[in-house]
Amino acid sequence: GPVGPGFSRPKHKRTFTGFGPSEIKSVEASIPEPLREAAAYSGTALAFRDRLIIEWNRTQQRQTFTDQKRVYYLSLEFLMGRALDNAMLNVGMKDIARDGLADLGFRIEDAISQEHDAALGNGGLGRLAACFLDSMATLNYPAWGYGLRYRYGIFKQEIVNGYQMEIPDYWLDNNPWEFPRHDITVDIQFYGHVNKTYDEDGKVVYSWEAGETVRAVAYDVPIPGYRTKTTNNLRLWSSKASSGEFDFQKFNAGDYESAVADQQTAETISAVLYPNDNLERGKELRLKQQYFWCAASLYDIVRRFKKTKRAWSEFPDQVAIQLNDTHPTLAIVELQRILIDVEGLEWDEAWRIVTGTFGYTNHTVLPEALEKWSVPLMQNLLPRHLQIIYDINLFFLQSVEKRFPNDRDMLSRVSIIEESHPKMVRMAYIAIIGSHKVNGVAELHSDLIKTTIFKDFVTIYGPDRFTNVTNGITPRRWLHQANPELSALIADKLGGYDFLTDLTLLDKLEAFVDDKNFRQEWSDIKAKNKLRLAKLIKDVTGYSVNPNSLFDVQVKRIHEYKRQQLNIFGVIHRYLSLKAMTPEERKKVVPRVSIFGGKAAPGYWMAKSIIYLINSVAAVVNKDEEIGDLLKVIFIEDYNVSKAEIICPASDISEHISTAGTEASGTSNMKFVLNGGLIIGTCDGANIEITREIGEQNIFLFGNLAEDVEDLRHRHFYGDFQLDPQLKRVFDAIKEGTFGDPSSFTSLISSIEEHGDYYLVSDDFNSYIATHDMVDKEFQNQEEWLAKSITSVARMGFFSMDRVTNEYADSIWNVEPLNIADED
Ligand code: 26Y
Repeated sequence: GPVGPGFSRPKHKRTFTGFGPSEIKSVEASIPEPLREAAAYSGTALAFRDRLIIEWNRTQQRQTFTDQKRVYYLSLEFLMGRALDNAMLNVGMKDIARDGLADLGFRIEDAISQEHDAALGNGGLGRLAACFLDSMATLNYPAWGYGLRYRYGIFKQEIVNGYQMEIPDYWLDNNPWEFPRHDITVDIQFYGHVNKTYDEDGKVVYSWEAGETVRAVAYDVPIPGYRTKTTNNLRLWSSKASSGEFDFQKFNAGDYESAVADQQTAETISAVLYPNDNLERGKELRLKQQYFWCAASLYDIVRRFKKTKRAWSEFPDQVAIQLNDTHPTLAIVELQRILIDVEGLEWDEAWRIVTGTFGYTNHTVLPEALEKWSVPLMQNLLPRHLQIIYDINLFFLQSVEKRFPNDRDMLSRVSIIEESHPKMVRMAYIAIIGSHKVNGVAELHSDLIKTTIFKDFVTIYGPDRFTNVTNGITPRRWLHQANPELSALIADKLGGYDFLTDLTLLDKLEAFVDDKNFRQEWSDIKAKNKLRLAKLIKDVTGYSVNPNSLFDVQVKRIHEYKRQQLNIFGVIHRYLSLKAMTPEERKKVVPRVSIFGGKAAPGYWMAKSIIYLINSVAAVVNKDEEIGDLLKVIFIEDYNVSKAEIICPASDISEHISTAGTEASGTSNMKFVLNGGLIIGTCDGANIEITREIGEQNIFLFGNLAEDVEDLRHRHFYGDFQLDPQLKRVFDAIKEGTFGDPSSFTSLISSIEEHGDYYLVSDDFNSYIATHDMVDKEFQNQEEWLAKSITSVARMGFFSMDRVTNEYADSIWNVEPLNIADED
């Protein structure tokens, strides 16, 4: 029978290693009814896992044998989602699995949906790391991911009476995708003190004596590439007590409780993902996580390098380490420490190696997200590292002083140590000074970091250290897997699935934009995807929505800068306008479903009240019979990767409406457009480049520009603020109690009315409302809308993660792919 899309017909019939239909059938009868789907999932997963293991071992052997330069992607977050569907598609045997499962009476979708999401991330940064892994494997780069194996991923969100509740996400039971490597462990030191001694030549040697030691155990996750045998490795570290099960000496001495307590303290390090996105809290356990993971990963990388017996000077020719934001910045300090304290290199030579190895990606300009650690905390936890940080700072400031004599302001501005009380270590500055390249994630963002937060460093190092690599997304998951029918339709027109590995081929779709049948199929697929989402909405909220309505979606972390409040105020405005209409007027209105989803950081009260307002508006609007289908408001609880795969293909329009200059890139904007949705957005992040690629007639842009934001804020601050009259009408309705007790919403309103409207909600409101009116108008012309949808998809090739990966490889990592596809 046919194998997966784009795969050549096998020479001989392939079967799974691991299970055959007959084997499952024989046990089937003994499985209780509710467990059957779970068994179908397990059986299928184990079969594909077996295949992956073979390719994975081969890939690792080949990479070791050829001994090329490798890339190490260090990220505290990997937001992977489900693995089975992805594995089936990448291996290319999903059709065979579907048939096999069907023979046994299962729908493949039911088996797939049994899997728990691997949700080891908060949002965009973590998902970008996951897209990197997919792309690096697909392009055959010898690349590893390094992260933490959290016992609890991002919390599960439940909505209770309109409020967000957080439920722990214990995800590790029956996870077939991880392989514990009890043979690969590293003991990690904390606390203690530094000894100064002298070697036989009289040279000063520092040695760090630990106060506490925790063991890192490796867990490996195979990362299959698409249409290639390359299967790379994601190594996640888990913490446990360094003395094994627990301290038997203590145990034997009768101190049972303390032996168990030590064990638990150690395990705490990798217990839980911090649920803050773009908000830094300075907790000691978080710093412990960062060092634990950096030190274990570096030990592993250095161990692998040392096996090659090369000179240290060759380290940067063999190893590229990419820092996903500043979270792994301690890796810079740790490598310097290993090289000088353990390996005995001179400072300057060690530092040349360090800076030649690291690259740093910045993901935010928001001041509250920039990591700073207090000096006393660092002194206590990592005394030797603090010394090295001071030395890095000293040498750096000396070099700055030499080039810019008598500029004391400059010295205090660029110092790694902020002279506050307590003093703080500015992690981004270490990351810049210790890397050979620093990049932003979209053009505007990369320009902004050069002209604002890192301006002085551009003066010091020149513009070449700073570069832009605009983000992308993997078309395997975000088109082929999430939207199989659209992928198949495109493949039909383009003569195969090559576009999944060369997304620029999509441009050939433009030739079909007037093809009647093609247009019909395109719009049928959108309709089916909307039905699929309507079903999800019914399942999770109980609300029925009319799938012929305009689906308007905003799904992302809840944050004031992303401005879900602007969206819900706009919805209220729409509701009030509908209520004021005559029945005749209402007949001309385009029915709309406003769909929200996203988690708020548990301690972020403003974000939580935005969720509560959305749900309060939903409760009133959705039961208003006068309004009926004309407006429905939906909050989909527990937005995650697997829900995104259903939501992205089903939008007519999606919202990317951050205050200009605040969203570094955004990546869901790309996912929605690639699936044939149009977007409404501000001139921010990658929206700008999406506009450049697809054409401004195909996107709804509104609002103030980044260059005007500072001035507007300044004017607000000095009392020049006028609440937009339409927004005032919205606030009045809230204050009258239209959506329940208004006291729940006072801080939301007063942040705008009284406290300077930092995110410019009022300034952009009029333009936002007017643009939505245009959306309504244009949606009524379905033929035009369809043309925009097709044309946009055809022009999205630039946003493939493969373009991104190749740019990093060429301009930052200097690594080559290792092609193993044709061997064996
Ligand atoms: C310091 C700590 C609390 C922290 C934790 C998570 C700080 C930041 C984050 C997460 C940041 C993040 O997800 N940033 C997003 O990165 C995406 C990928 O580059 C961008 O598309 C998106 O605009 C940006 O907000």
